[in-house]
Amino acid sequence: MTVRVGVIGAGMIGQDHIRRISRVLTGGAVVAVNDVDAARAGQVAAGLPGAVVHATAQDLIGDGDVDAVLVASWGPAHEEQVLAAIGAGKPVFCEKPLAPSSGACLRIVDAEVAHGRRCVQVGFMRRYDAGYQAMKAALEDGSIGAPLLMHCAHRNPSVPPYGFTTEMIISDSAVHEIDLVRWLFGEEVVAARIFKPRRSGKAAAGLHDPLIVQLEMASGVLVDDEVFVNAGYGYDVRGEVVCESGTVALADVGEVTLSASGRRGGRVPVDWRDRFVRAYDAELQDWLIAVAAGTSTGPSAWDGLAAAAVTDSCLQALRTDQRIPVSLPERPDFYAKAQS
Ligand code: NAD
Ligand code: ISE
Repeated sequence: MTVRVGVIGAGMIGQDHIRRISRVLTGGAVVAVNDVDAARAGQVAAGLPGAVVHATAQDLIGDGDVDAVLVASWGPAHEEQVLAAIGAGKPVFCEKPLAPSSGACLRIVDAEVAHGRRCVQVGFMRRYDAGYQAMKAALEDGSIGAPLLMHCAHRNPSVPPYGFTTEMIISDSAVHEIDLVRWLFGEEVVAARIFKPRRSGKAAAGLHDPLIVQLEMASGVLVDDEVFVNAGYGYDVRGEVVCESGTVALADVGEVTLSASGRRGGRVPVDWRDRFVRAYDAELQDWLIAVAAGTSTGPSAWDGLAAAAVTDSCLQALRTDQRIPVSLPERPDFYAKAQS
């Protein structure tokens, strides 16, 4: 079966996902595109044989030729679009964050539970990264003992000079580590604090970059996450877990190490598309297979809600400089089998 996909939001990641569905993965075809920028939607659809452009997201979701919906619009639009897809009974892959607040995510969870079966997968692609998967396996085999703490770094070369706020360093960027540590350690984040180091002179006016996000896990594992969105030199994601009898760290992702002229070094990825290309491929292939089989796997709407609850606490911690506990409703039994 070829899953006929409708894509809402044809910006950077929307176009990248369209490319992989059309040219890299198997079992899917992009048959419809919508974007509030109609010219962009038209340009993108022109490169896809047979694809149609819909004037509204609602029209695309209602199109009988669309089997499944991929939401890659801006975060604030996700709630309405995901709810419409659930209402139409169509599987939906939604880019992170599922929605900007835990309240909005809860409405999605409630709608999915009322619908009676899982149909939402959230784009937390780091769970599909080979490095993080090997790290999880190393933690689970028990040979290095119980985890005590984790150091993370999340560095982007730059962000646009306008429109990227200090809050987005948390809700748009750190949300990846927030989901990752829940998955990696198999437990919830219970409290958050934010530290504000000296501000980079390269950050746009009003942007406090970098930040340190500190997350307390239920077991007491403490995570520090340096999030620096104007690091300049490339896209650099690091992680090291310190355990009772050893440590496990992500390896360098460069393909080769070059030694010459008395120096040795490798390549730093250009951006998230480059660093996580295989993880994005794997998450969307997984989604297409699940949709074709009439099932749903991968990060769930519950995971989207849990990450948003931590984000809410981080944002409050940013405003108050306090340690803020995370408040999460009880997980519906519906999601008991939804861990992947
Ligand atoms: P972008 O600005 O490049 O693209 C967003 C597109 O959505 C634009 O073309 C815009 O016109 C369109 N759009 C906005 N509101 C819309 C609406 N209501 N209906 C239809 N189209 C709408 O942004 P991007 O970088 O592609 O990010 C899009 C989403 O993907 C965001 O949620 C972002 O957080 C997420 N993202 C995830 C990753 C990842 O690593 N998983 C990486 C980048 C972006
Ligand atoms: C972007 O939206 C992403 O999700 C990238 O993975 C992340 O590294 C970047 O900081 C975000 O802006």
